[in-house]
Amino acid sequence: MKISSLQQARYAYAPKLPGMLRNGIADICVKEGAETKSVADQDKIQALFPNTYGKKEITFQKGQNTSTAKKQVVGVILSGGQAPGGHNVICGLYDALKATDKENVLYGFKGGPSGLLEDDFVVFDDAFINAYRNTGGFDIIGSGRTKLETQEQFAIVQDVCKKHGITALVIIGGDDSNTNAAVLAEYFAAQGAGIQVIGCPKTIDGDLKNEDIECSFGFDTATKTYSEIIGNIERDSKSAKKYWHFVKVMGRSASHVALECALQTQPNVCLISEEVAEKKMSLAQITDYIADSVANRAAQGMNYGVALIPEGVVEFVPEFSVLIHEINELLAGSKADEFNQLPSWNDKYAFIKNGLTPASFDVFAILPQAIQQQLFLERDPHGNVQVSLIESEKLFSAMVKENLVARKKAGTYKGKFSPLHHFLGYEGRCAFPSNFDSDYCYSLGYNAFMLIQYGYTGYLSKISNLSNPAEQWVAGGMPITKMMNMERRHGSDKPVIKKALVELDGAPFKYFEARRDTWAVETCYVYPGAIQYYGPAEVCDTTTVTLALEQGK
Ligand code: FBP
Repeated sequence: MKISSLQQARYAYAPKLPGMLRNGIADICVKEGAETKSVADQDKIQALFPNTYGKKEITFQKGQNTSTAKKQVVGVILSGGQAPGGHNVICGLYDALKATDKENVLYGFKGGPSGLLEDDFVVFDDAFINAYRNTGGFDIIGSGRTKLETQEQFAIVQDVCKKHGITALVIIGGDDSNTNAAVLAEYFAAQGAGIQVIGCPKTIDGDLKNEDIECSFGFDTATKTYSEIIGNIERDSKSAKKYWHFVKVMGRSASHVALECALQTQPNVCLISEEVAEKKMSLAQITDYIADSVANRAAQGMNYGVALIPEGVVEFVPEFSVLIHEINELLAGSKADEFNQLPSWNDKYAFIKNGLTPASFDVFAILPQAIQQQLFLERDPHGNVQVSLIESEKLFSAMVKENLVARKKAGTYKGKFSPLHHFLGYEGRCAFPSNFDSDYCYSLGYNAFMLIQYGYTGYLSKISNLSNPAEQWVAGGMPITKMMNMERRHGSDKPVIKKALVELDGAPFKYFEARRDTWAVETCYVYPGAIQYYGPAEVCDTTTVTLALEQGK
């Protein structure tokens, strides 16, 4: 029996390139724009990047190719968390490289940046690449979170490249990985190593974007995958009429994922971490805000609802971040052993009470016991609280429950409250890339090779005009240093790509803000359904609501 599956069908999908890249290298030329400056701290960034700072923005267009023909040997790595479309960046890069000259070679270094340090690689050929076209995941070569940031590491990478004759590296990663790509490009330029470095913007979190990079790849597919599930949960909730669903969604510190899912599904509640920070909202205020929706809906006989909680929200609650800081201090060094040896939770609780300031202990004391234990028991290798592991969906539902008990006593609430919990994260990171991510990623990879062919280094592959059909997309490159500012990291000032948080005066948040009070009380759910790969372009090819609103659509 022949198995016919989406996987088989997707191998044959032909990703759409921007119009100007469609005729191949012979018909692609460069238009140089103005010299660039970093978004802030220009003098400092210029001093740190004397060889790669201030380069020109470039755009590709149709026209006589003027690049110098030479055999290209390129290395590529995937860095950080999985994001749908990573395979297609490599496929696009490979296709452009081979279409330009069959003798060109593409090395894939395995397991993320560590593959470059350990010289652990594969050499791609057609059969290898064809098995990964338009598929999700990073399993083609694997990924990892090793950071390439020291001079010693750079020297090793240079040796590895020299050994294989590699003259260009493509780093597919988020803001940190691309910051390090810029530092590596500067190192190679200073050494006269003759190795170019090009970055590609990846992360489902959506926090690598700015006036040049419209979105990171993977955000579209991941948010569509979560929105499908949230829509299904909404419909179940509306059918059964007996549960409140608390859904935490991934995204680290930024709330782009939660906001996009809210725009797609119109839940009753969606917290936005950046707003919590701006308004300095306390746990009690957030709880009250959710409980208002529960109580108002109950008053109309609707004892059900859906609340979205962004992964990083607790970090933004001022009193909670103080508590986390104090816990990290309390268990620093050998004090962790002392704590761990205490025989019972009661003994541990007394130790905690003694060690925290009264204000932080008050915050600690109102947390459900499961969360209290999580804060002290699940810690990272440095002994710090792992904020992303805190089950904030359970934290808020437990606090809402208590709040409703008080309202019941006061006679202001008469409903029933049965919460259920979900965490959506890993479900979306390796989904089959949507048509948008398949096309966008392939274009990013294809375009990265054009930047290499034209001799650029320290650039991010840039595809823009993304809310329009691919034919109208614009391909080019932007110096990474343009996106940088200085930030305090681990006690010293570092040049980094500025992370994008949700802007409270931006169109996506404003749209949400104008409607959320209605969504909180009424049932306005939208059910996006599964990602569609085949069918009309308006169903299959459109990207996120966030991007459409940002681009005034
Ligand atoms: P990147 O920043 O590397 O793209 O990863 C994003 C992310 O999926 C976050 O949303 C999440 O907090 C984190 O990775 C989870 O990391 P891990 O895969 O190590 O559990």
